[in-house]
Amino acid sequence: MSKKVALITGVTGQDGAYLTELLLSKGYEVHGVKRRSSLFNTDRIDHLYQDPHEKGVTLKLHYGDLTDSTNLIRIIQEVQPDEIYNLAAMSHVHVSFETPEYTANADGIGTLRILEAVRLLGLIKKTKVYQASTSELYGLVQEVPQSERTPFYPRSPYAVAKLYGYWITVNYREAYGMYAVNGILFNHESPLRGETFVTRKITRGTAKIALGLQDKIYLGNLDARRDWGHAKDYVEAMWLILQQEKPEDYVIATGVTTTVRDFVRMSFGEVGIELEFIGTAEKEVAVVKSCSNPDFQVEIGKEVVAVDPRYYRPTEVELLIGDPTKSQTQLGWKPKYDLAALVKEMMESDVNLFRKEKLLKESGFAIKNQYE
Ligand code: NDP
Ligand code: GDR
Repeated sequence: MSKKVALITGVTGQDGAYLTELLLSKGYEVHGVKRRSSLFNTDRIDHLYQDPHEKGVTLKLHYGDLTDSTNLIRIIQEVQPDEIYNLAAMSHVHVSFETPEYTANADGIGTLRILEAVRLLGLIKKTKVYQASTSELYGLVQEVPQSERTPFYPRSPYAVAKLYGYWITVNYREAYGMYAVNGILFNHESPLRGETFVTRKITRGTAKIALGLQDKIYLGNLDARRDWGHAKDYVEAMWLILQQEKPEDYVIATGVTTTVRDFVRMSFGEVGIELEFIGTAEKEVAVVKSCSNPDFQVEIGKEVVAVDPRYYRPTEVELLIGDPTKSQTQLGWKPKYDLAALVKEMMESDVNLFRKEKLLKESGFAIKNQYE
């Protein structure tokens, strides 16, 4: 039997990297769409690199962009994929308030461009399309837990763009009999998570504070609650969603919700630091209550977390908690990680990363600054 061929947009992102690894391990030929950037930007998939000059290469990258339909048509025509995973997106909710038009173009119309390319190229019966939909669609709480039947009420330009992506996917399925489906994925994180999403910002900041490389983490809304899972588990679900007989949409979630504040507590707990939160709203801070790990000596009473309203969103999504019943019963999907295991893995990875940075600093090399 010939190899299955998959095309992944957003291959350089967190999910793109884990999905590429998964599909290669299943014997797929994988094609990824990568944007041109002034630096390589392939860090997350460098360990999967195959020299394109060799024979039998099973991972190939193509330059492309979701805002360029001619480019997408050409790539899809060339690759003739059995499965397309549309993961590319301007995926940062807060940034979408700054770049609403671009976000609508890439995340909303970008989805249409993929679907329409498949239709134009006569691939409707051959190519299955997975659309990276999101729990952000639920937005303002209508009911909890949120399931496939919960009404949507998007609260950001990102979520509104993704709402279009969701419905145009449903429409192509119903109008043309295409295998086009939505995975409504709740937040999923990993050591590969982008540095400005809250979990990674916290684990990086905690590691740096523990190693004496940073004083404080500034955060926004500490009361927001999210249903956090591990990206590795979630890409498995994406694959399963495309292997079903009938094309259907699925919620992928753990069913457990946690505040940002508790995520902070758990992260500091991993390096033996107990925190005390004092004050409310904009005045809230966290100070070190005790420090039990001799490797990480942080002064008792030191203020290590503070709220900065700069990180508040004009409209916020306060509570997300998913109902994974359908995916568990129909797909047989079950996450291997719980939140404690996720936080542990992220903290271990960031402590290792910043131990290296510390060595560089101590050897006289400047360490990078991060803007966010
Ligand atoms: P990332 O931000 O890590 O990755 C996004 C990817 O999309 C990157 O490869 C990025 O390229 C690429 N990209 C952005 N804009 C374009 C464009 N115009 N054309 C081509 N490629 C583009 O996101 P995740 O991996 O976390 O998420 C994957 C998808 O799943 C996204 O669509 C996201 O909205 C959605 N999602 C994510 C969830 C999560 O919790 N992680 C939950 C639910 C949905 P570059 O590297 O060049 O920036
Ligand atoms: P989210 O993720 O908006 O849920 O979107 P993010 O980690 O950015 O925010 C989660 C919650 O934390 C609050 N928060 C902060 N967020 C950031 N980024 N920085 C802060 O300093 C901070 N302080 C508090 C936020 O207000 C929010 O309530 C992610 C993305 O991956 C989307 O692409 C995806 O669709 C959804 O998850 C599901």
